[in-house]
Amino acid sequence: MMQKFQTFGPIYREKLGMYESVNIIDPEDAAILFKSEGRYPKRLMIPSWQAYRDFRNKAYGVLLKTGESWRHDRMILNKEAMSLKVIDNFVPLLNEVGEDFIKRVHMQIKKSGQGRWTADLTNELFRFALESVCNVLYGTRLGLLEDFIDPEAQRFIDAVTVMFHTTSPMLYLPPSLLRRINAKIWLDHVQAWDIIFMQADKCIQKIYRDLRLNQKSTGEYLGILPSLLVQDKLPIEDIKASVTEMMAGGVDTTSITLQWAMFELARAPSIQEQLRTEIITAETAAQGDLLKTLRSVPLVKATIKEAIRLHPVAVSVQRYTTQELILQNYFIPAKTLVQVGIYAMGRDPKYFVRPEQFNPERWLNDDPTHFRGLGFGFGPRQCLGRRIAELEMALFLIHILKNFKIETKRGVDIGTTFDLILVPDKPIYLTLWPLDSHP
Ligand code: HCD
Repeated sequence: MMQKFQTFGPIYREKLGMYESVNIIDPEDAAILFKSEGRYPKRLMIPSWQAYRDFRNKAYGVLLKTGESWRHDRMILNKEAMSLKVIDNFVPLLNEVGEDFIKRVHMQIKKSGQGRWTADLTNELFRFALESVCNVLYGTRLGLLEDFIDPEAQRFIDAVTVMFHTTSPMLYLPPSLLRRINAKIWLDHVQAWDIIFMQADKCIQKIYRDLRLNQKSTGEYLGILPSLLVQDKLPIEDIKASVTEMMAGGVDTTSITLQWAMFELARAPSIQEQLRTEIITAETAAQGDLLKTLRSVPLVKATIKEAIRLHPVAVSVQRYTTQELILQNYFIPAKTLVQVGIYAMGRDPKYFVRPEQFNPERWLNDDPTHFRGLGFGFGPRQCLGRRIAELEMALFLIHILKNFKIETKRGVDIGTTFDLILVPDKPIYLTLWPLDSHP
């Protein structure tokens, strides 16, 4: 996309397999597109995800639903996963997982006997992310940061990776064809989803049973699923479908973003120092009130935004237009697929000064950053896990920076590859030094 925007300018048309789309890069155009979106914003559908559910006779969750049925479920789920009223409840749940991750790093450092720990953190972070999202969804710990890891949970993590990996080659082929010829890629895809649904179902059933046994309500926050079950506003099949999507969607996404964030910070020791100062100051002022601390760490939040600018999870955000639009003097008919190339936007000097530079502070200045932070999408169809992800990542960074200095080998270039989501093209090795003993 970057090359094509270079060649054709800020808007071009493209046909890829069965998709015809208009691709845009300018934040102003993105603003027009999103402001014109109707009651039922529609994004590009992933055919194999739908095909799996049709094939296995499973309900769609909000990720795949459209129209009034999407809107109905989404409104209910927003209250449980996005509303200001409820997200404070996530903080203690995510914080304990963050603290356990730190304990685990200290243990690894001790085990190494070298006073530091150097590793590719991919797997550790996958477990951290699954442990985090499950604690918010179910209010239960899986124990993925302990020495013995439940092989079932590990299977779930691997299945999500396989599911993403097998999706991209099928993006441009009709699933019905792949199914008919029993293509290996389709079979692998089905198997991955089977594992995902089976594991999620086990977690959900357990909560369902426990909740019926203990009808007493203590007023204590128990997690998203218990809250949905108690309310009884959604049929159980719809709850299951959306909770499964959130559980699967919360593993690779946040863990890879955190990996990128730590990589960028490793190459910017002065930003690490700035962040530490901000965190310590905020904590002192908040006197142990974590919610208060989180409200006074703008640079931590900007660091996450900046990591997502350079390394978004999704290459584009897409919408089908509901009405005619004019962008860059081009006429776009209704029902056209429009893609905002957010990866390309994040790296274009037209929209970000010195885009190659990792500079969280750019988000703090009052220069117009309108419609430039689209990593979670926009509006009512934006990422449902956004608030969970943001809190999970902020708490993680706070704990890591307070406890360790992050380093990486100089001069190692890490690129990005497309695996449906964007991922590093080689392992990222990071070194963590305990702060008090680092020279
Ligand atoms: C992939 O050309 C590239 O949060 C395609 C367009 C496209 C459409 C939808 C995007 C997808 C891309 C990337 C992964 C996304 C997905 C929508 C939701 C999904 C961004 C950009 C994700 C990772 C949640 C996945 C949940 C699932 C595991 C149940």
